[in-house]
Amino acid sequence: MSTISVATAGESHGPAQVSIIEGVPAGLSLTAQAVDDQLARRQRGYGRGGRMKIEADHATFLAGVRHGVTLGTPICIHVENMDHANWRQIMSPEEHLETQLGRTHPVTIPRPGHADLVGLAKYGHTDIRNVLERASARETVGRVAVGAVCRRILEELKVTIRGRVVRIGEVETMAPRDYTRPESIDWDEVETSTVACEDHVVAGEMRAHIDAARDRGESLGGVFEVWCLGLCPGIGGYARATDRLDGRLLGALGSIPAVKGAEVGPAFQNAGFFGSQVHDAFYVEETVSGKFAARKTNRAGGLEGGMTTGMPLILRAAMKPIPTLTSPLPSVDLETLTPASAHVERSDVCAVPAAQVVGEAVVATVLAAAYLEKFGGDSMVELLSAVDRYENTLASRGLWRRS
Ligand code: EPS
Repeated sequence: MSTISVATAGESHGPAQVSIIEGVPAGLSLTAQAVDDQLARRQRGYGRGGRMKIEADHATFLAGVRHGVTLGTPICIHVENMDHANWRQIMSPEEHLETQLGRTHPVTIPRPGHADLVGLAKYGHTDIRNVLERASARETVGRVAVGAVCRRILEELKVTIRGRVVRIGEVETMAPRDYTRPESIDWDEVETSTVACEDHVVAGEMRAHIDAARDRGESLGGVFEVWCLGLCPGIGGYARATDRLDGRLLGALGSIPAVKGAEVGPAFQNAGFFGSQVHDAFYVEETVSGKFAARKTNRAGGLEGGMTTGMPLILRAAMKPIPTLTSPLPSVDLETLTPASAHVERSDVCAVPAAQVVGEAVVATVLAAAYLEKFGGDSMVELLSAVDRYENTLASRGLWRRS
C-alpha cells in the first residue's frame, strides 16, 4: 500500500529540527520557500515568548528534491535552531568537562502539567532537561515542515486547508458556524490577524486577555478549527479500525503538545440533540450537469463512517494553557524531596495561533497519506489521473457533484 511515513528528530535547544518523509510521489513541484512560508506562519501569533525573536526558521532539503521537483525518494528537511548557539555547552553530545567533574546544574523541580515529572520517571533521568528538550513544542517545526510537503500534494489535488482560532481563554468569537459555507469566513482577515481571528473586536479582546495573563504570570489555552476544502468522498474507510479517518485525524490533533480535546464538526453539541436534528438529510439536487444525491447541511463536519463525505471537513481542537508559568505553581524538588516552586523556563503565554498552524500541518499529513492509500502512484501524474478517474465516476453516477 502506497502511503506516507514520517519521522522527526530534534531537541528544542539542540542544533536542528530534522524531518524525513517517505512515500511522496515523484514529480511534485516543491521549493524550500513553500516550507518556509508554513514555518513562518507557525512562528507568528500574539502571546509568543522571547524565543521567536531569536529563531528565523528556514528549511534546507538534504535529500529527495532536485531542481525544485521531488524524486520519489525519502525527503529530508533540516531547520536550524538559531538559539543553539546560546546552548552549545549545555546541549553538547560530547561528555563535557563539567559532567566529568560532577558540576552540572540539573533541572530537578518539575512544572505541573508538563512532561517533566513523568518523563523523568519513565526514562530514569535525574535531569529534567533530558525530558523537556524534546517534550518542548519546538518539535512541531518538524511536523509543520512535513505538513508543508503534504499540503503541496493536496494543492495539486485542489484540496486546501485553512485554520482559525475561535477561542482564547474566556474570549470566544461568535462568528456563525455554517459548515457548508467556508466562504462565510474571511480567510484573508484570519491570515493577517495576530490571533488568527477574523473579527477585529474579538481579536482585540483576545490580545487584551493575553496581556492580562502575562501581567499575572499566567498562561492561556483556547480552541482552534481546521477546515479542509475540496476533498472527494470516500477518503479513509471503515473496513479496519485503523482506516477510519475520524480516529486518525483526532489522534493527529491530540498529538500536538497541550491539545487535550478534539472533535469533528460540532460533535460535542450534536451529542445533546435528537438524531433527526443532527444527521444531514439527503435530497435530489438538479443541475445543468444532471441529478445528484446531496446534503443541505454539514452537521457531520465532513465525515461519515470514517470517510470523507465530499463536504468541507471541519475539525476543532482544545488546547490547555501552557504549563510554564512565570508565577509558578507549588512543586517538589525531586533531588531532595522538599517543597519548591516549579521550574521557570522562558516560554510563551499563549500559543493557540501557532498550534492552529500545527493543526493544519498534521491534518494535511493524514489526508495526503489517506489519498495515497486509496489512489497510490509513484508519480504525481499517476496519482492525479487516478483521482480524476474516480471523481468522474462518482459524478457520472450522481453520487457527488464536482465543484
Ligand atoms: C516551549 C518553550 C519555549 C517556546 C517553545 C516551546 O521555548 P524556550 O524555552 O526556548 O523559550 O518558545 O517553542 C518554540 C521554541 C517553538 O519554536 O515553537 C515549550 O516548553 O514547549
